[in-house]
Amino acid sequence: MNQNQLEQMLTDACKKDISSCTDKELYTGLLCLVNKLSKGRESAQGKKKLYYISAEFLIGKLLSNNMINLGICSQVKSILASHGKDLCVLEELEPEPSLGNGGLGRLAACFLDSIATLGLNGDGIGLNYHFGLFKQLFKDNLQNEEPNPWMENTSWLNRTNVTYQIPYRNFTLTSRMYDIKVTGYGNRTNKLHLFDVETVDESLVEDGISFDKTDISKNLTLFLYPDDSDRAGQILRIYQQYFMVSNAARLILSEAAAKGSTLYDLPDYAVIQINDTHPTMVIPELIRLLTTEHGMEMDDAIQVVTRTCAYTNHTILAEALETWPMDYFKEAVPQLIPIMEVLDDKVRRKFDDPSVYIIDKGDRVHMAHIDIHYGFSVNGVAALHTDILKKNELNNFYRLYPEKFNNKTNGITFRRWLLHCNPQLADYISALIGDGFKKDAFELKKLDDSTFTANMKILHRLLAIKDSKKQELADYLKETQDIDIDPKSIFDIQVKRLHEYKRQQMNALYLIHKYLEIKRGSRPTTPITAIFGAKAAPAYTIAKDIIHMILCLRQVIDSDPDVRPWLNVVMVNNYNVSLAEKLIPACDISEQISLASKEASGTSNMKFMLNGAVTLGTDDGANVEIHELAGDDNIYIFGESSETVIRRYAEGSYCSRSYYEADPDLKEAVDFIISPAMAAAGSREHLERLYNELLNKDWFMTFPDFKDYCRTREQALSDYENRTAWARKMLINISKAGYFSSDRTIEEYNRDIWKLDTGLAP
Ligand code: GPV
Repeated sequence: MNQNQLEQMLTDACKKDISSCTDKELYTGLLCLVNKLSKGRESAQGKKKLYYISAEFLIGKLLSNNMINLGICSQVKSILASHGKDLCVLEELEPEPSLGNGGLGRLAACFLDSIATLGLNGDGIGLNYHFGLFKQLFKDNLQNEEPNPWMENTSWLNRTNVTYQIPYRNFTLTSRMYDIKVTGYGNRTNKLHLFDVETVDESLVEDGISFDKTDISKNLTLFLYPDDSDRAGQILRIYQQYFMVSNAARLILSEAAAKGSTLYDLPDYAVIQINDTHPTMVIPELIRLLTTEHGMEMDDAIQVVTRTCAYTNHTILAEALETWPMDYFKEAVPQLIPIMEVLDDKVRRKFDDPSVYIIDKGDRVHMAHIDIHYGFSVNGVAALHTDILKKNELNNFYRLYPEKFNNKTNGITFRRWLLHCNPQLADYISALIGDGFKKDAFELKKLDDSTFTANMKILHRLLAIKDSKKQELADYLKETQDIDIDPKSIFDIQVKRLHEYKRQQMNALYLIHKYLEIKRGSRPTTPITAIFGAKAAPAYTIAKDIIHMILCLRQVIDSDPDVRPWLNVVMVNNYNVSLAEKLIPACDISEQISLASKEASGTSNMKFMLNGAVTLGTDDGANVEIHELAGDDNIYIFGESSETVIRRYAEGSYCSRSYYEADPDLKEAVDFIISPAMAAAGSREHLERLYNELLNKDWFMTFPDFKDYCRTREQALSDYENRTAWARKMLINISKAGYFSSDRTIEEYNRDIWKLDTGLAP
């Protein structure tokens, strides 16, 4: 399509001349145009279809991404420019759906993009949360939560005619399916199916994000993971999960039957990827539907389902592995109980090992155990993570089913995380090595050649692009959050959910230490800007205390004229996908500092790498693979190894206080948390609670790694001063990032697990 035709289509979609449109009218017009263009694209076809079921799909804003994938982005930009309009301004008008917490949900979104791009026949299935995750607000240096409404009259959601009756113990809900089109890069369009109930009552929410948890028909899809700190909240999660999977099961069975399946051959028509344990009930629900509504024998149904379902594990943290009391199922979905009892009984007959039972002696149901016994594949999300699953966490299962276990190292879509968020860098790469990397990310390897890495002009250009992204971020934060940052400073960024194992608190301890050093006169050569972005789960007390500490520290430093020119600590408000797209391209140092063994993979580490940030991290999750690819000279690795950490936990002898007593720098930093200066900025109660937690517990072992972390971070800061040497590290990181394309990950899922026909060649 040429530019004139496109301009005419846009004018038609806006129903008036482009120049006379308001920004909002133009945004809506573009949305309609994109919907229309993607309508022309068929879904990928094929006998067998993948269903990616996930409680989270953190899709982010869709307008620009869809335009990139439709191949009209640069044309639209120039059409808009010729009418004095700016796409960036229109982008700001699009609300971001916050249908996910973090990595797991964003991974699902990247996967949908790659599945469509590779022309695979596969759809996503999830829930349509009206308010998504909460919107974060800071008040008195504390996190507050508010609903995040994102659905507008004209939106990406398409109402369908698909509805089901979903049975609960003492009532039935009528569901409705909404679809969001997932447009692959230069390719087919698949779908994200989001189920909802029409009786949901948004007015139930008052005072932040609290609402009456009793009336399920009114509250079911209000929020993603509503506060589950009490029984009512936990049971609501069961209601949500069952709603998601019962709808999914019905859709899957009806699509297979429509294509001619007898359902005994379901595995030839469908493969279900279970994204962590939130959708696990799809297994008993399918068995239930096959036996009660399709006349299948129990043993046959179990066989069929086992050959259809595959499970991805995303964590080894024991507290994140879902187990639910049998009572909850009795209360919400008693129809599943006989099925789960049969599944458990079969396990008990076969294996004489209570650690692999489905229902334990305390009458709790271990969701992951259902997946492992009654699915055909179990995968971890990075090499180290899968190894730990096999050797430790799931070793008892690995010994029973070694053939089921496999690794699929996570990936990210380069359309969003390079072409969209950093067109300057993408264009420059194209100028150096051609456009091929956009289809085959491994072509980035071509950059690792001395014609590029030893070329001063190229290295300087790379630095200039980084500088321009830093300036853009500085302007954006000033305008939207009234945050001042110096674009000439070093941008050191840690953005991810707030969790103790990710150790934002260790980063903050370093910053306290640095603050005190500067105060004593030892100034850095280049000023430092340390940026955090993180939401804490509303009921996670210590995580909220850590946010409080960071915000108080910011205030202390901000009002200290001796230090503020040299060290700026910032926490951006309401970190989300859109902010990530602005922060990541501007980053110099990427903080990936989880306690070794605890971060299953991490995916922001990959996004930073691709955008030319250098990683400062532990040998954990996918950092291990980044380390191998980038090489020792192009990454900063510190801290104890996963083996040491696992051993330390096994010995149970970790004592944080002894580290505190032995290291005066550490002691000084920890004590500062409860100093008068900090207390004046915040609340003594929160700060003391965190101080005591660290001193008496420090469950994620920040103290043993503190010294090495400080030393390594200083090394990175001093290396930054040699600008061309640093630029070479950046370029080598970019050149090795191809492995982390989610296209590679999805090809592996398809090759080893899904085995779908590959439609169009990518
Ligand atoms: I379990 N992850 C997440 O975001 N939410 C969860 O509930 C669980 C896991 C994350 C892991 O923490 C990351 O290490 C990983 O990269 C990501 O899932 C995607 O696999």
